[in-house]
Amino acid sequence: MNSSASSVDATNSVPSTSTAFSTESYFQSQKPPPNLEDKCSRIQAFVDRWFNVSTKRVVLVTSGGTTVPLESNTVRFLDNFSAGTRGATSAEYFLSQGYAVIFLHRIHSLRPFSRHYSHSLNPFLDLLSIVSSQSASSDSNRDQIIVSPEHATRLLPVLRAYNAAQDAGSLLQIDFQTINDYLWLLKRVSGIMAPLGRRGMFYLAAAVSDFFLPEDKMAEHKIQSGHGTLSLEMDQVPKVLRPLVQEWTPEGYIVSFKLETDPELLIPKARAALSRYGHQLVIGNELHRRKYEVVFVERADYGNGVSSASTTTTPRKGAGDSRLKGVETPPVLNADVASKQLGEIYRETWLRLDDLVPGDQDGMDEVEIEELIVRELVARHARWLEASKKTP
Ligand code: PAZ
Repeated sequence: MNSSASSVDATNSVPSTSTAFSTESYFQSQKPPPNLEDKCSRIQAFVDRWFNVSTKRVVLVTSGGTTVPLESNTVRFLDNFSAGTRGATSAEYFLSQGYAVIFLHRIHSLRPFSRHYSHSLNPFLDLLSIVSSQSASSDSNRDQIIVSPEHATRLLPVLRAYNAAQDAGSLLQIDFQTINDYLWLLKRVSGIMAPLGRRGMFYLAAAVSDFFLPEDKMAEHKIQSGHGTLSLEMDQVPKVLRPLVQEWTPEGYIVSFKLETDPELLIPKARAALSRYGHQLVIGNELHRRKYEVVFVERADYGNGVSSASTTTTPRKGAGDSRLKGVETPPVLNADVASKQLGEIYRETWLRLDDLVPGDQDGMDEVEIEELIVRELVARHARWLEASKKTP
């Protein structure tokens, strides 16, 4: 690497020029990750298998944050906030709704099923007990490990759902780390899923960096601190939603997420994204309220999966293996609000868990907003598929 061209300026004296990358120039100039082909073969085999089951719907769930390395031999990187809860939890609910799930996740972020006993939430060893029994034929102790009865009740449905997904082969987990890994994988997966047509859904919950350091501007070795302050100038990540919607997988049902910290920006920015990229739905969430409320923003025209039926639905209590059991006041799905921006009519639908206490750490008993999100999406996706049958 040519250090004078670096956008990482440890001497704080070299202003560097930034480039506006188009999607095309990005993929021409940034190398694919080394293990891309291996991952794509696994994704291809998974999609081929479910393609032949004509009733099966397939969802790509992206999850976790992307890193932006500052050095090729990476010691330091910038990261996007995300624990992977939204993606991992939603993946479980998609599986329970009969979907085949490609779970594209940041390495070491939360995963479906194992999230229930992550080291911070429910440390694995805390679930276990030792049972000692004296062997009749010898004096030796035969110690056995069992799941403690108080945990077994909670673990059982998780284990059953996990085994069902394993037996059916309906969950494929593929990891990424950097923004470059993520972009390459998203492009390739969407191409692989394109033949599924409207049976494919894209649930883009990963927190994706808007800025990156192109290869030719990245320091090769660890940036040294001897020169004082560090200035960074990063290039903009191309907006890949546009080619995703228009070229890579034009028939898929595409759901993007919008995270904001200023609640005032949430709806205008979600509408702007819909208008710019032309996909089906944006789910808006505010950082601190994201576990308790989200807003669905969509165009109110017929045929995008929006239906007046969705305006009156109240989630059922205690359905199936739902964790809504035992909740005094059911979560509410607010009435839609339709309004106009940029010359188009948009509909906003709020999903709220009004009755939960923020900060409740017990992830196994609480109602999870992802259950409501997924249930709504499954209904919209079904209408979207149905609408295509009516269109000649
Ligand atoms: O992973 P998590 O549950 O901690 O957070 C989920 C989320 C806020 C990253 C997700 O809901 C989201 O909004 N993703 C898109 C973020 C973005 O605007 O890039």
